[in-house]
Amino acid sequence: CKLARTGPPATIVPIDEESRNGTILVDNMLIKGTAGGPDPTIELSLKDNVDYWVILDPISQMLYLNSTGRILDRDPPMSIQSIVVQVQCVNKKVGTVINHEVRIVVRDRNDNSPRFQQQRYYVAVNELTPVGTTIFTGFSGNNGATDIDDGPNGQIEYVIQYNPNDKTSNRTFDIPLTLSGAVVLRERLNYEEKTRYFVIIQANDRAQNLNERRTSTTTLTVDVLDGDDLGPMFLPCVLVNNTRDCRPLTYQASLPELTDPARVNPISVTPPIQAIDQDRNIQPPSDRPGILYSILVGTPEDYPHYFHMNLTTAVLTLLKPINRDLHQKFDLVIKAEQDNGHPLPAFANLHIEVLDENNQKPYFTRSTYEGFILESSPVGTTVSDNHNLTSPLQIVVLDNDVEE
Ligand SMILES: *[C@@H]1O[C@H](CO)[C@@H](O)[C@H](O)[C@H]1NC(C)=O
Ligand SMILES: *[C@@H]1O[C@H](CO)[C@@H](O)[C@H](O)[C@H]1NC(C)=O
Ligand SMILES: *[C@@H]1O[C@H](CO)[C@@H](O)[C@H](O)[C@H]1NC(C)=O
Ligand SMILES: *[C@@H]1O[C@H](CO)[C@@H](O)[C@H](O)[C@H]1NC(C)=O
Ligand SMILES: *[C@@H]1O[C@H](CO)[C@@H](O)[C@H](O)[C@H]1NC(C)=O
Ligand SMILES: *[C@@H]1O[C@H](CO)[C@@H](O)[C@H](O)[C@H]1NC(C)=O
Ligand SMILES: [Ca+2]
Ligand SMILES: [Ca+2]
Ligand SMILES: [Ca+2]
Repeated sequence: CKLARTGPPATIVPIDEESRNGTILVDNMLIKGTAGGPDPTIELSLKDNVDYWVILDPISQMLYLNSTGRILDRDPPMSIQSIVVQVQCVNKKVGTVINHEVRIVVRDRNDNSPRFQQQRYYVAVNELTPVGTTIFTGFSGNNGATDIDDGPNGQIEYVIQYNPNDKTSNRTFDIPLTLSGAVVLRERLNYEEKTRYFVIIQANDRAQNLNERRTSTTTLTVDVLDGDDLGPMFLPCVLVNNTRDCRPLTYQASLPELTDPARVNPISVTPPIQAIDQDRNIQPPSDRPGILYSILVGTPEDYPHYFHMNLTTAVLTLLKPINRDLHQKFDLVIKAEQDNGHPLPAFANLHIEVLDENNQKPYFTRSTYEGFILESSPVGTTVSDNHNLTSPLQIVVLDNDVEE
């Protein structure tokens, strides 16, 4: 019943998981003696054959795998990593018993793909986030993909894939450390251009043979949040072709001259003066800046004596009556800026027309006129302005309320 070989007492053999039924485990136990036949000297049997994974052919001393109707699975939940049985040898002449241990080591095969814990992942990023910032670490811990295989067969790498439906997603984001799966911003974001990305992320295991690597994919949705990168704009904004710039805008107002400010304030401006921040969706709304209005410059230069603009409401008020003899119109440049010190103000024109009031009497260009006519002239004859009767007498009246 002793072993006919040298070396360690236990017989250790490897076998791949999922091996077919009948796979030979040990082709000869090399135990001295003869089992079976007309004159057996020993008797062989299996002990500790838990779940009957092993079949013994005593005559050839061969061991087979018994996976009838089942799979030898090394991975969870079965997790069969080794099978240990005893081949018991009874010496038929002397009656002694020796147990020979057989240790079957089950080798892992890469038979499982990585599986993401969630179908979709989500993150929101401010558009002002600097390039190089890590924006997503949601795969850390076991929250990304897991693979129940052993060793490299169960290790995960993450790679961003090209998304034909979102062609810039693979160059806007990057996974520099494939084992961590942390997603890093690679190109600047711009909320005004694109508010959402769909990043396809593939997880693969690290099976040594590249052809045996298994993969699965998930989608990381990245929402871009509006940041305070733009200044205000005056409304209404008509865009210059193919740009984000508004056309120059002129607001109009008109006032009768010599009017008491109380009668015209607040001055009606068309369209009403209003500016908004071009960053329209800063969250939370309480973070959105207010807008401050002012008159920057203007002609005539003494406009500040006549007009005031409310800093917060843009309401325009007249300070004192305007004499049209001195000012027929005002051309002002108004400014809108954020109240949080952010630069990039907006400018617009404000044209104020001073309307005429009928406050002037017509007047004659001369205090007396002299006319000449022949005494015999018929009714209807034109009176002339000279003795020779060469040109008609003209009486000229002017009125300063009316130009020319
Ligand atoms: C499994 O293998 C054993 C040993 O070779 C054999 O006796 C048995 O018939 C096989 N079972 C099936 C279902 O093939
Ligand atoms: C093989 O395994 C099956 C399932 O456990 C069992 O029913 C059967 O008896 C085993 N066959 C042998 C020959 O041990
Ligand atoms: C994104 O994917 C396209 C198509 O596969 C590829 O040509 C391009 O190089 C990728 N960009 C980056 C930055 O990997
Ligand atoms: C803007 O585009 C319209 C239509 O495409 C065209 O008629 C117009 O001339 C363009 N204006 C400028 C300033 O390019
Ligand atoms: C501007 O208008 C607001 C609201 O009507 C008012 O409270 C504030 O006093 C005004 N500011 C000035 C400088 O007139
Ligand atoms: C009128 O005619 C006379 C003679 O022809 C001439 O000398 C004089 O200058 C004229 N006067 C006027 C106002 O045209
Ligand atoms: Ca695997
Ligand atoms: Ca496996
Ligand atoms: Ca802004």
